[in-house]
Amino acid sequence: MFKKILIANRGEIALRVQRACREMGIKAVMVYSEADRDAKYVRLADEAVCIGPASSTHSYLNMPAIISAAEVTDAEAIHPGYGFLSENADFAERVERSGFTFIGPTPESIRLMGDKVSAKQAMIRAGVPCVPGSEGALPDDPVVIKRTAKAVGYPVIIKAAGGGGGRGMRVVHTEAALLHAVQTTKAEAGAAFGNPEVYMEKFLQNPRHIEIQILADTHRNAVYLGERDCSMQRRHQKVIEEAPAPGIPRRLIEKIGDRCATACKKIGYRGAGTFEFLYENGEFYFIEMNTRVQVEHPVTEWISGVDIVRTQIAVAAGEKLPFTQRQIQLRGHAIECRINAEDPYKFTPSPGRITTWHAPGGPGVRVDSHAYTNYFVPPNYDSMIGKIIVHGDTREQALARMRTALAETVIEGIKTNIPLHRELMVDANFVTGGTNIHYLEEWLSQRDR
Ligand code: MV4
Repeated sequence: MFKKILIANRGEIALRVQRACREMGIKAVMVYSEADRDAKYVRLADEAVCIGPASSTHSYLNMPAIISAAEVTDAEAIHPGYGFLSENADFAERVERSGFTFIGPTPESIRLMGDKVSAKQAMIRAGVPCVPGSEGALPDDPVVIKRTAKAVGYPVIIKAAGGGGGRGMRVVHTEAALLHAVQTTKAEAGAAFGNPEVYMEKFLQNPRHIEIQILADTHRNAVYLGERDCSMQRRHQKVIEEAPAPGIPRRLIEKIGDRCATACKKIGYRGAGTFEFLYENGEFYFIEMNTRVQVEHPVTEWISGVDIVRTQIAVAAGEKLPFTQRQIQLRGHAIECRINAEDPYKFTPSPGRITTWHAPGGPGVRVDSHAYTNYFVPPNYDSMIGKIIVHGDTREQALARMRTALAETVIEGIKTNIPLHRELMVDANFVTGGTNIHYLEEWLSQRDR
């Protein structure tokens, strides 16, 4: 096992990885920007190295600075967390070329999944069901483009191969609008991602966002840890996640989960990964794969009893998965609320000093956050300052525990979205479960105030 790991991230996930290291007897090196210098999780690390100014470009995205920090501290491996360089194949490659282990999949896997056209082709070949659409990238020939759309059936969606997570997409309802939409999406994709390639899919009108968590080792073992429902989102930012997904038959989850695990073995995937699906009318359609640990991993940890971050580290060190698929038993229900430093009505960021931080507790409550009383939320990064995760034997118990946890939480000095979560936890449709990806935005547009 590694003796020392460098954590190339900040905030709650940096603390989460640090906790896994401590539990495993591994020394943790934290890199930090000038804006994060005084944070407790930085002070708490075995070693800490400043890698640049507040701006992410010059710190958490600064590859030479991060690799130099690993060199001077004699770290053996680098954990990228989520965001920043976590899905950057060039970074993974430079880490490995410099003699360190990248705690994640191979650069080839990251590259394969980073290009949404090659990802989809790999999944079709591996037997994962995908949204019907163009086979590969769209050609330039307008006749072929029109024929493809007609065969798929309107409405269609044009997506950039280099996009993902909601960037570089355009919905087309008629043939009259088709060619212009393709041209515009291509131009934008070329400018934004340096890759003008686009592909076409049938546009699903009211799907849910369901994702499958997988873990794979370097010994051809792969398991799925069930699903997460991440439909509660605003502008492609998830707000609430839960597991299991309400109302989806277990046999369907088992079937799709098995396909995902099998696909991992076929492509030689290692580490943690997430298969994103749209779910509509009882069918799953693959859209993208994330090759990192995700913000919402705790809900899966809680229903499965598996420590995902610990397992990421273990398989990166070459260990075998310590469980088989049959040993994975999902139990109860977990819900996560993302706590953001933002106005709960206007969603404008609200950085600044937290004058009171009182975290909730009690049975079935977990708080993943690097914040505390007197912590200064820097204005330079994502507004997420932590997550409240609850578990219960049933969804009803989990909901009750989340309501209690949110009622206990006191955060003063900055605005947070806690009031939004308190409202959503008593919303009749959310309480029923199974709302689609448009629900939150529709709910917000009708909310008074
Ligand atoms: C779609 C879709 C409908 N049909 N693809 C948005 C994020 C990116 N991961 C894929 N996205 C979508 N792809 C087809 N064929 C609707 C979305 C979508 C969405 C997906 C998941 C969660 C929230 C979303 C919000 C708007 C649109």
